[in-house]
Amino acid sequence: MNNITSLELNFQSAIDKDEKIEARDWMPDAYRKTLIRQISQHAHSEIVGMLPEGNWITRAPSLRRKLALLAKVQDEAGHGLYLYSAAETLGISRDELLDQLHSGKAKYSSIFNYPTLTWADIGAVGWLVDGAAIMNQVPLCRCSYGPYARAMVRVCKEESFHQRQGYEILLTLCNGTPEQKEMAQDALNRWWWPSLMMFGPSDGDSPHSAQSMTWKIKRFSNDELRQRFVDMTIPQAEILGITVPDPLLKWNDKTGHYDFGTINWDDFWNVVNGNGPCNKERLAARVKAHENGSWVREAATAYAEKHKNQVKVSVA
Ligand code: FAQ
Repeated sequence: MNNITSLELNFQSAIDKDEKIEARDWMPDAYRKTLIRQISQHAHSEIVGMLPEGNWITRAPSLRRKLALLAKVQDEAGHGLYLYSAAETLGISRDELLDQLHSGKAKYSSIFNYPTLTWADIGAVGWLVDGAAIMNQVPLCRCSYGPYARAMVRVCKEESFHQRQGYEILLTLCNGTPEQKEMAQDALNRWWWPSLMMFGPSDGDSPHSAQSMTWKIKRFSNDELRQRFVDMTIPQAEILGITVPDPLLKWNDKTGHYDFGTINWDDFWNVVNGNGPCNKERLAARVKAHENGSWVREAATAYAEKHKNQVKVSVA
């Protein structure tokens, strides 16, 4: 018992000194479980997040737009792979992680359960969804778990390219015809509140935040990051000349932040619990892609087996 306590004390003291915890270091079971939960949900989000944007690759309005979108969607696949690898360092297999996603047991970000109805939605996803992702993920580069923190460095660099490509799409539309500007406004109307929900429940209703902050997995609370996102985004909307769909949004001189209206948390939990506009479609697409890819996995395993036998023969 004493031994366990001293392990725990040393663990927390390493975290307090901002030392990184590595895969082979001792860690409490609950820390391991929390990381597997968060990193795998994050990985699933990246992979499911490819679907709403992939929907527009064949319909991008020019070759330049198509190339940028293709590159972005490929980046998201790469992020998913780094994150699955980071989760695997904690002792869970890729198959288990994918089973959890495909069986509906594991969560992924609520934001990817909304449809991308027009080309302006691709701009809004880049600007708002990647913008929110950066706000949440830059602090994760300083997360206490080394493999997660290191994966996030490259992810964040790529996300900032994504955010700019989205903003540039909207800037072009907003400087175009009245119909194009209206399309941009409509996209902002539909994506604004779901983007604010990405940061998770309010601090008082966030069961994991306090412990995750003590462990320095999270460096800022859900509400702190949401506020920073609002403060960063409103001046960008002003440059575009479009309006955030929130009549209560107002600059507050006293706090030095924007005040904003109340998030509809019933809507949020409805989507998180599987009843959003596209939950079923997204999951079905992932399961189908996994099943269609089984021949690739089988071929790769057979090739690896053959190669292993050849090496054995040549060593003998
Ligand atoms: N959606 O106690 P908390 C991206 C769940 S990547 C669904 O506050 P925590 C890139 C939460 O899991 C976007 N579920 O939890 C991209 C927990 O459920 P559980 C993903 C949510 O972990 C761009 C319960 O509610 N980013 O966008 C959501 O301390 C464009 C209680 O919540 C990450 O995953 C939600 N929005 O804080 C890709 C970043 N919020 O597990 C393609 C890493 C909360 O008890 C295209 N993750 N829940 O059943 C995090 O920073 C944290 O996990 C939070 C949640 C902040 C998401």
